[in-house]
Amino acid sequence: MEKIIKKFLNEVNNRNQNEPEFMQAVSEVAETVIPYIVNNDIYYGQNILMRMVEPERVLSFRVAWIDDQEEIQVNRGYRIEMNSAIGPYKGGLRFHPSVNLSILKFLAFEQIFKNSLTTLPMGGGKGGSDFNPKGRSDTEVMRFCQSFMTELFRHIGPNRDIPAGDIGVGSREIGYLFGQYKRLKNEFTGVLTGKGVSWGGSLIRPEATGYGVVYFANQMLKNASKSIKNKSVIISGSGNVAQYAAEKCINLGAKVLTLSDSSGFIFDPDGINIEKLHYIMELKNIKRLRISEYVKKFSKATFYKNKTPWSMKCDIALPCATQNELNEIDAKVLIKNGCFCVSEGANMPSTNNAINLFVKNKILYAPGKASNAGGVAVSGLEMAQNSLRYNWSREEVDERLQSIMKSIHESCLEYGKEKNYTNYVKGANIAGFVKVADAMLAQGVV
Ligand code: NDP
Ligand code: 2IT
Repeated sequence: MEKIIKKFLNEVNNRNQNEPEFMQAVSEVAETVIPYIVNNDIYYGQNILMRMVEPERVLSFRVAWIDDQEEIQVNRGYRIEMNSAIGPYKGGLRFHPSVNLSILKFLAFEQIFKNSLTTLPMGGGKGGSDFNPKGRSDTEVMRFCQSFMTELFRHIGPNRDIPAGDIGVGSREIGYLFGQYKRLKNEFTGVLTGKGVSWGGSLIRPEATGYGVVYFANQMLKNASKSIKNKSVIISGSGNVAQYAAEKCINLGAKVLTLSDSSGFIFDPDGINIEKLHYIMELKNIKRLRISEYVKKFSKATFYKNKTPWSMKCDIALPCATQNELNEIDAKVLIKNGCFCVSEGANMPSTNNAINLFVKNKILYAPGKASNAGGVAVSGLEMAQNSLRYNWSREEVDERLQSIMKSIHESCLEYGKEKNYTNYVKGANIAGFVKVADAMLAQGVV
């Protein structure tokens, strides 16, 4: 088996050189899915995983725009249309200076499995740009978004490819992107998700990813006869996903000790309560300042510059910032300190060595493609509401979100059961794979 996996990965690597993040995501899937394929006649011999790792289409384009000093700026825009076997391409847009082909291909690849797990009919895609919104004025962000959409609009559509937000793309950016799409196409359609509620957005979409991460953690805990109440939680990030993961933890009676950004993390020994969280939301979403400001207002808290929070003692860890933010050494420290549950809000935040340690030590570990699927799931519900030309209530959307997270957990149990342990990595990968593979086989070699 080792040999078959190695041969496959070598072949993928030859075709995708200098794409470490993409190879990392493919390796994690190959390790669990190839043994399953080899033992199942319907998939064996169909070159099905090789077809899945090859994007259906990769778009790369120039985004030229004029900044406030009237200088001409050039960025690169991308859209990876990875797989449309079970529905139109669906996935977020990331605006961050680190964005490159490897990162977007890993995200688009993960999205295939995640979207399949949601039970909704969505294919996999991802896009974005190396544009850095930090420090840019609102009008600069608007001009950038307009220029970006002026190319992207010809490739997307409500039945073709439906982008949404991700790092650096929140409600402000979705607004500017939607406005330009509507103007260019002269039509009001649900071509993006994460829209404002008064113009086609869904209630609970801003909260969905963070809430979903905690709903999933809850499912894992319940299955192990544990509960989140009174547990200590450390969270990384302080953006959209981290904020609402923190909110849900607090509301369920857990104690949230940390949040972070790319400059370091804050530790509050008293716990971050709802009032303190609202202060952080204002700090990050409106004033667009750094997390270190927190300790100026709450003096018992400490700011650890250029550090990640994994050295702090906790019961539950929720990595909600970015890829590869939690390595093998961090995993060792977490386990040593008694952490027994890790539910990923970010995409691929744990390195493969960290994941192997979690699994070996029987930690309740949920990979992002399962635990952060709540965001894209409510995006799918936003698309459904747009098609119906109707809006569901907060309660109705939240109920559907909870039931989707429960069903993802059940799929993981179905395919990930091992002796005395549920391997959620294996469960999520195989369950996500089966639905897409069956659709691809039914649709022939295309
Ligand atoms: P935001 O842009 O709202 O927040 C990102 C947060 O992560 C910020 O606190 C940011 O800090 C921090 N961060 C970003 N890059 C780095 C880095 N290189 N090193 C350290 N910290 C970093 O993004 P989201 O909250 O939407 O996304 C967070 C993660 O969740 C991403 O992995 C994303 O792919 C994933 N995700 C998002 C979904 C969504 O619906 N939004 C759905 C599913 C997954 P700073 O401000 O300093 O950059
Ligand atoms: O990684 C993700 O799932 C997202 N950024 C959300 C994608 C979406 O289409 O809502």
